[in-house]
Amino acid sequence: MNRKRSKNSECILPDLAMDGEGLCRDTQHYLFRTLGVPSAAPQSESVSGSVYTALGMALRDRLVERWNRTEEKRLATQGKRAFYLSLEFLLGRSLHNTLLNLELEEVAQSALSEQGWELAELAEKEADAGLGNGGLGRLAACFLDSCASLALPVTGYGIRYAYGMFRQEIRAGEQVEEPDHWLKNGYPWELKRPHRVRHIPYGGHTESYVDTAGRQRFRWVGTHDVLAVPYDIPIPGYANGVVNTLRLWRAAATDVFDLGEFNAGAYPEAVAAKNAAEHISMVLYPNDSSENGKELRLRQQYFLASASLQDVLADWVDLHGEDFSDFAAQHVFQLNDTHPSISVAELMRLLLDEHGLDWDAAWAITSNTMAYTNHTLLPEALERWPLRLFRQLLPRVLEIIYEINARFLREVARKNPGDSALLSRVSVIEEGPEPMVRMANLAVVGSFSVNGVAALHTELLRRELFHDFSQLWPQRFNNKTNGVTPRRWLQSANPELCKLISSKIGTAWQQDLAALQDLAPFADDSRFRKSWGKIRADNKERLLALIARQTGVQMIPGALLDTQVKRIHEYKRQLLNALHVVHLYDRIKRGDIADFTPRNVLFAGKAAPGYFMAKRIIRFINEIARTINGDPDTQGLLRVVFLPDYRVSLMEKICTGTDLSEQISTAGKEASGTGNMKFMMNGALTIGTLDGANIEIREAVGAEHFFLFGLNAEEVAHLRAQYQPQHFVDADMDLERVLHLLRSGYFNPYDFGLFDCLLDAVLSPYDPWMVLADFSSYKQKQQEVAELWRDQQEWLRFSIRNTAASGVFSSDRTIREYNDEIWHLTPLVAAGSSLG
Ligand code: 26Q
Repeated sequence: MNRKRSKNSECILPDLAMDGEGLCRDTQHYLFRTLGVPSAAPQSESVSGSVYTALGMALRDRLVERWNRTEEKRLATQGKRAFYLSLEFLLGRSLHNTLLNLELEEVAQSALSEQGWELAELAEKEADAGLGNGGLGRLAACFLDSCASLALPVTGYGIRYAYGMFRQEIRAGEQVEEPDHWLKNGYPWELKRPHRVRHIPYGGHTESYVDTAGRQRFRWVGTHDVLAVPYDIPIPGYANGVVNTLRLWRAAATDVFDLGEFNAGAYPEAVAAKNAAEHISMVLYPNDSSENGKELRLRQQYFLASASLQDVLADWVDLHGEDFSDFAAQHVFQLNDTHPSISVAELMRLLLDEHGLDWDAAWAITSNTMAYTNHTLLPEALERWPLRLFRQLLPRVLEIIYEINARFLREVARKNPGDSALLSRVSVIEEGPEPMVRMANLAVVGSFSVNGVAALHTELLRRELFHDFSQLWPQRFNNKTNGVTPRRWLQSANPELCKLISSKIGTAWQQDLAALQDLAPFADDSRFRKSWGKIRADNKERLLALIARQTGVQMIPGALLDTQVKRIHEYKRQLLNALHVVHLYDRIKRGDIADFTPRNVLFAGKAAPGYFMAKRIIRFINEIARTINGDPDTQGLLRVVFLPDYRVSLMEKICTGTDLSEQISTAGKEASGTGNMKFMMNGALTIGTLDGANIEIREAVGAEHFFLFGLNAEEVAHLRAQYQPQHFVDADMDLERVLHLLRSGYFNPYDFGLFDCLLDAVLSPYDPWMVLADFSSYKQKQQEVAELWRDQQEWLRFSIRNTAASGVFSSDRTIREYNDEIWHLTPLVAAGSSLG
């Protein structure tokens, strides 16, 4: 009973022009006719905002053309599809990426400048789509770019938050959060699909009944439904004509939303109550480790899971009717951490209750289509939900979780008789005074694949966090070391460096980043080094100018730029870096500057609004920056700055001008890191611990080209039981002086005790991050960095070798591995060819 959709009428429109003239004509059309800008309007900020929007609309038309062709091709091939489910997609800006992937960059640049419009200026008009916190959200965006570039039929599903990651301001040295109203001026990169809304149930209760075939079934009734309205963002592949989809759901009230509860006289109140439904997609949770137990967050997770799965099932039923026998062979859902892992239970519910499958058939489908990626080892970041909340909000889903767990535990008990401790460790339900649902356990039980995001991380998942599960199902666990898209992070961010690269090794690296390896021999070519150094110095100069504009701090021209940018978290140890800066300052103050290498230290990153210590670290960095930059003794030697509002578009500028990349987390704590890869690609050297992907970065570039310091993960674990920070202070006079300076209130003369909490934290034997244990080794390694910087030729050799070895950190490599080992999708077009 195959019901094929009847076809639309053939499209008789001619293809859109892909030249500068056509693009300008369409831009004008949107500017003057659609946006209603009078053609005599003088140049202004608001007009160039409109020009950006008009250009975006003209480009979107071209994307839609390819989008439709991609969809036709996909429907004609009817192959397996993958769905990337994520609460976060940190897309950043789209203008430049679109031009690059459509190969319209140069065409647009020259045609627009003929009209008196500067592309670079227009690009600055675009607000970042900041629908993510950090690494995990940006990874999702890089992955979508790679999937489209590899022509893989992969659809992203997420939430269209009205407010993304907060805007960070710094006032009196402290972080202040401002709402990010990124949609304020419209967003030309999306298409609303109002005809594909879904109903998402919440609340109510469950009933059992016997169906006409005499089987016991369940109904979830008395629910308060919310509408999920999809907005599609086109995701173009690089130079291959493929355009995939990122579908983001917005919550809306149903037409009948609670109106019945009000009498006619309370109509305005009833309409106002619609708000409650729309709250679900109002704001991104700004925590990069879980914020446990918040009802709205659970609503968001279920909203995404249910809307997306219903959407996929509806497509299936359209084509195949209610026969699901081939569904699992045709679909795979990649879960971006546990955030969407309620999908395991929701897919069961939809198959059982809405499509009438029996348990075994539904479970076979679910457990053969779900794949889970873990992004953290920190126990406090593991998601757990109070059972009570689940029962109240999602009673039917909870029943299904109970049943999944009961069947799973029966199986474990059968294989491990008498081991009740094992049962309670692996159970999806955590017993206790406040019973909890453990989302990671649900994800592992319900998935055929569980992966970590760097070799060490996966190793630790197997050995520690998921030890029991990896004994039960060793084949389920696998590693997929992260990567970043070279389109955004090299080609678009660093065009001059790319030109230089291509002038030496051709352009093959644009299709396969591993080809950057061919650059390695040029490290020994002094003319090449000179060009390399010039481009990187120019990038740095532009970045320092931006820093001066944004903060008023004049960095030291040409000095080493030492950068740590990432979310502010104790495990990432911005504090270790800051203590080292204080040490450098102390050296200056005591006159130990005979061989001092001038240095600019750049920090940026957001703290979760409720994370007290992280916010105090920001304050600390700002206070040492104020003191150091204001002290005439540091002139020409040391500058420190905290650049506000770190975001994707800022990193595009930071990574091309940075000399030294700080990747200094406590070993065993950073799952992978991806900023480390962006810096490496652009020729920065890394100072780092043996953590996350740093280990693989060091292997790729060679130990001699990487500044390694600190304890390794094993040593950290071993030292923990007997950690005495004071021993490390006693053994290092420089460290003692630094801590003394802090305790004296030197950096907080008007606010005594302000930084005592930081001091107390690092001096505690229970400091989980063991900051002081690594101080001496960090300081020494920084001294080696400083010495190498003085040999610019050698530094440039190292820099070139870093870029040359960075090919393996392309997200194309990562996605190839996901596809070869987990997804098994057939590309829509062969590698190197183009669609349409
Ligand atoms: C969970 C529940 C409630 C509210 C918020 C959250 C939440 C949100 C975001 C928890 C965690 C995150 C983000 C985590 C993250 O970004 N992890 C990073 O993922 C990168 C990509 O794999 C890794 O490179 C980093 O090492 C890892 O820290």
